Amino acid sequence: MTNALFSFVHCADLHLDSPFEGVHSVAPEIAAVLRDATFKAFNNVIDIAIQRSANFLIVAGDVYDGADRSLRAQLQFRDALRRAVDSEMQCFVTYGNHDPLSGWEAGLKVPIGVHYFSGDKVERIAAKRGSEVLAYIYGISYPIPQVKENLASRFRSEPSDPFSIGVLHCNVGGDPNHDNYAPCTIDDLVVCGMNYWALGHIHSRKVLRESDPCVIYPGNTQGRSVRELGERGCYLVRVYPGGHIIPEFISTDLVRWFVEEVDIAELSAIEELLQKLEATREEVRSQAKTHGAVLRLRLTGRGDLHAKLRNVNPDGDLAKPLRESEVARDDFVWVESVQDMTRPAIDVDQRRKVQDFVGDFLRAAENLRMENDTRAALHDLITKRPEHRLIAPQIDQLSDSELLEVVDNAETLGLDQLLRDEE
Ligand SMILES: [Mn+2]
Repeated sequence: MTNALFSFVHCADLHLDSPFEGVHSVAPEIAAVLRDATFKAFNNVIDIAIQRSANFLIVAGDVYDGADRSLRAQLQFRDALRRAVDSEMQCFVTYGNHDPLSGWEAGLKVPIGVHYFSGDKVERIAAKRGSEVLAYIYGISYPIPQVKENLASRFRSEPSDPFSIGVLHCNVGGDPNHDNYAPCTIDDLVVCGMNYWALGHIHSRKVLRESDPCVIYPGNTQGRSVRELGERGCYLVRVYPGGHIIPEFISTDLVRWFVEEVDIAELSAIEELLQKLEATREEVRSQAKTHGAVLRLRLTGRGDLHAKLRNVNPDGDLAKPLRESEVARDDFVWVESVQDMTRPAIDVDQRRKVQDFVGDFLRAAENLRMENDTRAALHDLITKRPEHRLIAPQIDQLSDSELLEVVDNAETLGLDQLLRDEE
C-alpha cells in the first residue's frame, strides 16, 4: 500500500481529574490509580501520537470535567500538549459543555503550536508540515455550557482546501443518553464539505459514517463509571492520496469497567457462591489483560440461595473477601459492589393463582404493574401514608423503568416476608 500523505490523532472527552463514580470503600492504593487514570490516559494519547509520528492532534471538547477546571488538570493538560509540540506536532483544541469558555482559567501560557478555538465563530486554521499545508481545521468552542444552537450549520469548507476537518462537540441525531447540545443531523454534517468530522460529546465510540465525509466519535479516553464499560481510547487517522481515510482505534485507558451477572439457580450454599464470584473475578482479570478493572457483580436468577442471602451483607460478606490481595497487583480487579437481584425459588406465576393471602398480595402487585399509568396508581396508593411526605421527592426522580423495578423489588421483599411466616 502507498504511504499515507499525513496522519493525525483525534480524541475527545478527556474529563481530566473527574472522579470515578460509585467506587466506595476503596483501598488508598487503588484510589490513587483511579485518581490518576484520566491524566495517564491523555498522556497515552500523546505517546501514541509521538510514536506513530502523527502530524497533528485534535481534542474535540470536554478536556476538563467541570467548568471550575482544577489547577492540577490545567497544568497537566498544558504539560502534555507541550510534549506534543516539542515533537513538532500542532494541537487543536475545542471546549465543550463540561468546560465552556465561561469557566475558570488559570491563565497559563499556551505553548506555541497549540490552537484553542474561540467561541464566537468557526475559525479556519492551517495544519502544516514545514510550509506545506496538509489540511485546514475548522472549529468552534462552547462559550457557555448549554449550547442549543445547531453549530454544524455554521461550518463551510473552502473549495481550495487540500483536506478539510471539522471539529465539533455536538449531539448528532439526538442521542437520548447525552444532553442535546449543539444538536444536528448527519445530513447537516455532510453538506458542510468536510473530509473528516472530529466529533466529541458521545462517550461511546462510534463511526457514524465511513467516507465522504468520515464522521467519528472517538468516545472518552478513560471510562469513569459503570455506564462506561469496556476499552476506551482515541483514533489514529491516516489520509491517503485521493482523500482516502483509514481510521484506527487505539486504546488509552488504564482501568476498565465490567458488569457481570452471576446466576444463583444451580447454587445451594454461600460457599459455592463465593467460589463462583471468585471465578468470575478471574475471568474479568484475563479479559482486562494487563489493565486494572472495576467490577460490578449482579446476582440474578431464582433459587434456594435467595433466602440464604437475606442474612448476608453483600458488601461486607461478599465483596470484601474478593478485594483482599487485589491492592498489590497492577492487574487488580476491584469489586465495586455486589448487587443482589435474586428471586425466591418459587414459581410466582403459579403462586399468584392460589386463593389465599399470598396470592392476593401477588395479584395486587401484578395489577399495579398492569395499570395504564403505574406512576399515578402508585401515587394514589401511597399519598395516604404518613411516610409519603419523606419519599415523594425521590419517587418523582425515578424513571418509569426504575419505578417498575421498585415494584418488582417490593413484591420480592413482601413475598420473602410472607413465605418466611409460612415456613
Ligand atoms: Mn463529555
